[in-house]
Amino acid sequence: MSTEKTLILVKPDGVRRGLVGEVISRIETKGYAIDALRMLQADEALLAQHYAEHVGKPFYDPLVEFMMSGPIVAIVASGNRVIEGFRSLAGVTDPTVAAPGTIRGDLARDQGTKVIQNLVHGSDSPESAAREIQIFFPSNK
Ligand code: IDP
Ligand code: MG
Repeated sequence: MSTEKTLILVKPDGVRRGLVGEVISRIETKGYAIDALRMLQADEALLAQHYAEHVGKPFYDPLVEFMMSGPIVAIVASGNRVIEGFRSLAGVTDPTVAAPGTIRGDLARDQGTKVIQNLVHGSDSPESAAREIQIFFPSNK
């Protein structure tokens, strides 16, 4: 069985706040490998693909606007059960209730905005990971 991979994003709030290194450090100190990494400015077409499951939801437009508000960092990390493992490192979606010790629980809070700003994205299943890695790293198989 080949090692599992996941797609992680440091969102614009994380880049603005200088937390790229902190996020990478948590991935690496947990023991996962960084396989690929790039900084980019997302556009609407890319985000419509990435967030396809959320198109039409009330927070979709604010989400896209937020995700285009500055550069993001896309990371492919690997290791056994890394999909579940990074979701655990990230904490739940709402940073107010994300557990202390997690990225969102330690480093983010409610900003009173229409979209929840929570520093990171992590794929939620092997199918999502394969799809999302292809979006951000089209040459990676
Ligand atoms: P996840 O990032 O924890 O997997 P998803 O449900 O996939 O959460 O939502 C994608 C992103 O959309 C979240 O990380 C957050 O930034 C934003 N979001 C999700 N649900 C809400 C909501 O109910 N209100 C505002 N923003 C939301
Ligand atoms: Mg999600």
